[in-house]
Amino acid sequence: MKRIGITCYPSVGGSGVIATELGKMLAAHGYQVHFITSSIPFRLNGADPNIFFHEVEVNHYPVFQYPPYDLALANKMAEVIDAEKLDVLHVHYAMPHAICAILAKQMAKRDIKIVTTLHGTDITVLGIDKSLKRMIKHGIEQSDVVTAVSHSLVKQTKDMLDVEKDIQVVYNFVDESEYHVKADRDLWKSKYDIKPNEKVLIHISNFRKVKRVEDVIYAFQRIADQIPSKLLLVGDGPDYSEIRQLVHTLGLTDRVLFLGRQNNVANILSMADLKLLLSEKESFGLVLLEAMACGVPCIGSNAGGIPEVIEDGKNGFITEIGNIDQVVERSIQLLTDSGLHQTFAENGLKKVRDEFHSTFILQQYIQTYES
Ligand code: U5P
Repeated sequence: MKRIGITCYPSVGGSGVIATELGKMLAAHGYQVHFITSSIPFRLNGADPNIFFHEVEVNHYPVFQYPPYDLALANKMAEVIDAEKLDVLHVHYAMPHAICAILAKQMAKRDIKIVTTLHGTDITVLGIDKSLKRMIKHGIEQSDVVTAVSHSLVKQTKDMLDVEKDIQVVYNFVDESEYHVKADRDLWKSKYDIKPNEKVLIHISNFRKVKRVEDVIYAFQRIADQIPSKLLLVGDGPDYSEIRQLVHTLGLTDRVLFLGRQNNVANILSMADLKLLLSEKESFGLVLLEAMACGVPCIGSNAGGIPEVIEDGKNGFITEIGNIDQVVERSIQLLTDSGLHQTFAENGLKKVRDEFHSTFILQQYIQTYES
């Protein structure tokens, strides 16, 4: 049996979700999985005899001006590699996790292979910082295998960091037992006081600038002028209060529902007719896949990996970043043409099944470990 260590950020976000779901699937396939993280990943609920959690504790000694999380993590990784006889350390994000893994590998007595998965932010945000560029490149080049969640991210990584290393694309996936078309749509709508004739639009994110949530609000204002509808906003983050204020200023308070951070997005998605993700940077957009798996067509911007998930005019629409006119026009087209809506929903379900099925993605990661 192979023993795999997994390091990710435990908080809400696509990379943590993927790392956790992958760990759960590996455990179900007989792998022994050791999460090495600062706290229990938020989707890691329920006991599993093949899953272990090792907490990285950072002590606040006065000799350190800043608490050394990265060093504490590397130390913990080295300890777990030896104590649990790990074969592979799979880290999510090159910076800082691959760097910590490299250091841990040097400290550990056991030989270990490092698999690094790039999820985006370390390349698209940190890669711009000259002081970090060299270190991110080192993390990538010293990993045994590197994967990225989209072709777009591979290209961006190669362009920005000038790395020669082969980077394999392994797409994101969803847990199909949770994300699927559900029959209780009307029940959920009534729970949220949404009338049966009202269309439901949804946006899910961490409310950061790059997500351009204000574009979603401006587009919704014009859509709601023409179609009885409600907008559900799921998630929390730095722009949350600003967006609340904008909704208030535009007089949309009774049509926009702020649901905050949610653990079970699948049930909420079951109410939706349309998902909007209008980001200016996005390496994959896991929320799109989640929506499509629940039979909800999506409109997304042409940022990063989004066009690898949404096929324009087939299972959704792609719009230019910041082009609200286009979003409004496409949304109204989709919400008023039930035939088109159904076709997009069906094509979306097919794409999730054919290209992003969890068993297929799991197989790709297992092949990586076995190699
Ligand atoms: N997410 C939640 N609850 C929230 C907000 C986001 O579970 O309140 C999840 C999404 O469902 C998705 C991930 O799995 O966080 C965000 O992924 P991404 O779109 O940032 O890649």
